[in-house]
Order: sequence, then C-alpha cells, then structure tokens
Amino acid sequence: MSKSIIQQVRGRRIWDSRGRPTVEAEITLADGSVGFGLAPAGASRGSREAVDLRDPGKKLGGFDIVGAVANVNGEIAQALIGLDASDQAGIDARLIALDGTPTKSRLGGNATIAASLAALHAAAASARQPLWQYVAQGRAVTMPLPEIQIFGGGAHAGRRVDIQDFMVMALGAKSFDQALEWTAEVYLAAGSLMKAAGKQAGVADEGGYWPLFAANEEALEMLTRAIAAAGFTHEQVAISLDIAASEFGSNGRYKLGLESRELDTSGLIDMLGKWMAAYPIVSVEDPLAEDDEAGLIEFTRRFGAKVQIIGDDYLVTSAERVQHAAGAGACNCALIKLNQAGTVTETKAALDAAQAAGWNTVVSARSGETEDTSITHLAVGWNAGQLKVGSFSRSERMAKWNEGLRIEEATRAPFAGRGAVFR
Ligand code: 2PG
Ligand code: MG
Repeated sequence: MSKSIIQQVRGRRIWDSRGRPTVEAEITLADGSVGFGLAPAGASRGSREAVDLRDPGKKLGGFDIVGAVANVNGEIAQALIGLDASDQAGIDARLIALDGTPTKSRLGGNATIAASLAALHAAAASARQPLWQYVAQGRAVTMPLPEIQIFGGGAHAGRRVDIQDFMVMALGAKSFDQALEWTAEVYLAAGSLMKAAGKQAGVADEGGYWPLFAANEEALEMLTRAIAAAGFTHEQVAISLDIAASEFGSNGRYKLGLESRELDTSGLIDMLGKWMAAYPIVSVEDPLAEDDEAGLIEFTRRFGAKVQIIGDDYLVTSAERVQHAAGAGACNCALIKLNQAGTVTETKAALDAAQAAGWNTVVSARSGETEDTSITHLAVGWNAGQLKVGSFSRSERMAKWNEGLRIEEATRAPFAGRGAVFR
C-alpha cells in the first residue's frame, strides 16, 4: 500500500480570530504523516462563494458548526479514507461529487476546504517537503508582494467608514523582509497621526486601526501623510484599496452611510477616479458591486492601464468566472481565496485561469482567520505574485507574515516587488 494513502480523517470544532467556531480537519496517512486544514471565514462575502455552513439556531450567535464538523467525521471521512493524498485532484473531485451542489451547500465549503487542505498538508508531510516546495513541484518560486491593511472599515469595523480596506504596498522594497519593515514604519506612523488627531479607536477585525473619520477620503489623506511621515516616496510605498462595494451597493445604487449620500455607478466611478488622481493609489479591489458588471467593465476600460483592478466578490475564486470576466474586460487581477472555492484544486484552477489571461493574482486571507499559515506557502509555491493577509498586528495575521520571513530565508527566492503589479 502506498505510504500516502489516507487512513484517518477527523473533524473538530476550533475557534477563529473573531472567537467564532470554525472547522478543523486532521488527516493521517498510512506512513503516519499528519496534515491539518483550518477553515477561515469571511464577513464581506460574494453571493456565489462556497457556502460557509452554520448550524440552524441561535447558539453561539448562530455561528456554530457542529453540522459541518459532523460532515467531516461522517461522509467526508468515509469518502476519503483509502484515497491517495498525493492525488489532490482526485481527492477534490471526490469532495465535489460527494457534495453534489454548485456551492458546496450540502456538506459546507468550510468542511470541504478543511478536508482538502488537510490532505494537501499530509501529502507534503509525507513527501517531507514544506508546503511551498511541495506545491511548487520543482518550479522556481518568487516571494510575493505583501498588501497590508493600515485602516479597517466596512464590515470589519462596524461600518465606521464605508470603504473596507485601506492598505499599502511596499513596491520599492527589495525583499519580503524589507517590505514588512517598511510597512511596520507606515503602520507606526499612521498610529501616531491617528492618536494625535483623536481618530483612533482600537483595531478592526484584520488588525488595522479602527478609524473615527468623518469622511471616507479622510482615510486617504491620513494614509498619504503616514507614508510621508515614515519617510517613503510614492515609488517606494503606494496605496491599495478594497472598496468592497457589494457591501454598500446593489442594482447600480451605492449608499455611503458615513457621508449620508447615494451615488449611481458612474458617480462611484467618478469619485474613485478623483481619488486615484489625488492619492498614490496603485490597486483597487471590488470598485463596484458584484452585480454591477457593466460598471466593472467601464471602470476597467477607464483605469485598467494605470491601476490593478482586483475582483473578489465578483469572481469568487472561480476559474469559470475569471475566464468570463477576462473575456468581458472586467478587472485585470483575481483575488484567490481557498474557502471561496471550497477545494484546493478549484482554488488553483482559478489562479491558473487568471494567469493564463495575463492577469495578476493575489492570494488572500479572510477577515475571520486562524493561526494557519497555508496561504503564505501557497502564494510562494504557486507564484501568485501578491499576498493579502490583513494588517500588521494580531497574531493570526502576523503568523502569516512571519512564515514568509522563514520561507524567504530558506528559499532565497527573488522578491516579486513592483513587477507583481506593473508588468
Ligand atoms: C476581502 C476580505 C479580506 P472578508 O473582502 O477581501 O479583507 O474580507 O474575508 O470579510 O471577505
Ligand atoms: Mg475583498
């Protein structure tokens, strides 16, 4: 019997960075190798994502996952025991068929991604390779450019500001290590400026400052000042935004709650256009809602040559949707989230589809995270070019950045830097 045959699959309830229950799967192979898969959870979710299965009822705020864990221990375990963990595509095909729904709504995308990821880790352990190396399959790798949040907003900060993520990218850094150091300087400078202005109220879900701004644009002014105060030019450190527009708009109407005003699609595009002219913005995610494809096409037509336009809620880590969007001319970069797809194989297929279309790719964490560092390994091993993890505080975020330092040291791989965004 092959040493990487799955012998045991266990599911258990663990707790995420918001103190909510989430699913962990543990897979043991014939040779004793063990792999863990921990499901993250989003707050601003695309409607076509793999379903995050929660128990009915009000226990734990309606977030309990006893059912999803039972699916891992029951049907999923039965289906996977005896399969070869080194055949990730085979394992994932089995999970997809077993679930039988387009969005993994029967078994839960949280159950399937935990199992799929646990199998991948077990297979890497059996091959005695770190995960980045196992998935790289002998190809040369690059260290991803980090995209790091400074202010949180939207669904991650009680909607205190409408825009969800105000981030920086250390485009001019020469290494992953230096990119983190530069970002730490900006994070520190932003904290001091915020404190002095009386605008800081702790940190949001992803570790960025919870801001007390009176208008969304104030965050951009403050962030631009923080970059300067930390001593960086805009060539060195630039701004990246996740508008997460599906959270405040649909049917072509966008409600900026903080500013008590409503915009239509072209009003929102014009507002973002003005911001891009006034501030050093190099990347914009979900500038329009997931149902506003015409708006996304128009935004890409007007700004796609100058800035990176990332699709998250609109693309939901689906190869099919990426191919469709590339054909339609909507976005030029895909956000890649394991639990949006629900299996490792489908996640990789979405990344491959984006790269085949000539797009950039960003492997991303969720706002609800765990100590798991798989995404750092996948961003390196899959040569994604960019990595989005949240901010520069809270250990569920720092674990992922710190893992990147270890991988950079081990691989001495070149840093993707500016080239990951502008090619
Ligand atoms: C996003 C993510 C991470 P969530 O929108 O890109 O910032 O948020 O996990 O809540 O979907
Ligand atoms: Mg997003």
